Amino acid sequence: MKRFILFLIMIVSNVYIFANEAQEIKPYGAVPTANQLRYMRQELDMFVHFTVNQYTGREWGDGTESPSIFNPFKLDTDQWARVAKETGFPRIVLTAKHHDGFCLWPSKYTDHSVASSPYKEGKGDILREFTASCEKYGIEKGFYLSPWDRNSKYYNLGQAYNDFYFNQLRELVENYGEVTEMWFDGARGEASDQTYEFNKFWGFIREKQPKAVIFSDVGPDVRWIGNERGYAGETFWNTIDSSKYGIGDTRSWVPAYLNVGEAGGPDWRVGQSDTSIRGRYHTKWFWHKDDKPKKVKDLVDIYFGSVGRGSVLMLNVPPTPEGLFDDRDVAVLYEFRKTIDEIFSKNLIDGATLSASNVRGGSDSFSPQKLIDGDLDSHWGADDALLSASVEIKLPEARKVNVISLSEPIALGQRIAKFRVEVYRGGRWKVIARETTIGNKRLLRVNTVTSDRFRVVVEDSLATVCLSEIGLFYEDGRLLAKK
Ligand code: FUL
Repeated sequence: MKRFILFLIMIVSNVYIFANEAQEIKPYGAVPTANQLRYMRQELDMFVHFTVNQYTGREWGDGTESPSIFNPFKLDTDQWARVAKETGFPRIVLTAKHHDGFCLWPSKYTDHSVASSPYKEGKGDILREFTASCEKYGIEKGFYLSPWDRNSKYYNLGQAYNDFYFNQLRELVENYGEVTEMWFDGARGEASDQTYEFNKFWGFIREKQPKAVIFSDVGPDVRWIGNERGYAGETFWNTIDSSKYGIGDTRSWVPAYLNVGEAGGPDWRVGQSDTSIRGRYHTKWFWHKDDKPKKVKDLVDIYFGSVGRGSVLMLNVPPTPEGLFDDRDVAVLYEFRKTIDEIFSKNLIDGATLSASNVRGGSDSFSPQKLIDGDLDSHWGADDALLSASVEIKLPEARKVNVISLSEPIALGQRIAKFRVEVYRGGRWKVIARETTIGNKRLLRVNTVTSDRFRVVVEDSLATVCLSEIGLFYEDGRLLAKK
């Protein structure tokens, strides 16, 4: 009898568990690959632009520069890697070759390289030193190999140039260990008939460097954000239709299209917001004597405008002609890191109780409590029939808040199209922010409010509502006056 009762209890409880085990939320539309997901979650990337331009003061060399001017006699790639590591940049992408065609490594396919320069009497290989430093400091690396080469005698000769370029690409991809990003620039300057065999280049990278994401205006993994100021659109979709435009496309609507993406577009292309620490008003990719670094508060604003809109921030730090990061740039970078850490070190949502207007199947697996478990994959979700739903945050006591962070479980696609945040005060809900997309991360700055009750209302979603994390923060207002 005892056994029978136990058996019954088991059956009843299993039926109960089954009934409460709601189905997983189905992915919606285009979804990121494992490499894209990993890349987005890194949030930051560092660019290093270095070539003969450091010695001529130009931004675009024309290929006639003599390699004899290139002599970074204090080159210290350890310093680059250490600064990147200590300021929270997990990778550096170095210009192995910019438009001037000068190669930072002794390429077998041209003399226009470090091998013809006074640097280490022509015995140097900057990519080799850079690789060793990245390994030493545990950061990843990537290369920029400009398709537009203003020095090469093959440029404009069609196939001959593609073969030359492919040989150089092979040197980068095969001789310097693991590469996790390859950067294909779209600039081509004056009119030219040269076309590039991108599909061949990308196929080769896929085969030899399976962890690398490939950047160009169209992807295939990461796309340009449409400006060089480091800002994604206030509405920002990772999804886009990459068949609508090309690399280096100069049609006037293209930058705005790249900046925003397309809701429900067929291709997942991570948006990379690139800019330089140099040039307060016009982005300067190379180091010039009279330029100053951006201010910390400008960089923090850029961070909110890029990472905080769901894209990745690619920040360029150009070495001096001696081969070192400029002390002034380094100081700004450390201050930037300190500021970001200060803002986000204390999540004021700690200890909150969350409730939702709807919980998928009434199941604990989709409970709003998942929004504060620090896991970007676990999520609160609503039933399939609903394209709007809300979640309420009850804090243990009233707290002062002026920064809000939200994340979608983007492994399932990007879906939220409209939302608002409210605060409960004086017996009613008051709207403090009204926005569109969320994506990987959405950071909002609001006027400081003090309350123990907040609410996030998803007003419109392309598919079943789900969110993965919410954070509430406070910064003292010195740096982040609301924009
Ligand atoms: C552009 C180039 O023309 C600039 O010199 C720089 O390299 C930037 C990142 O991309 O298209």
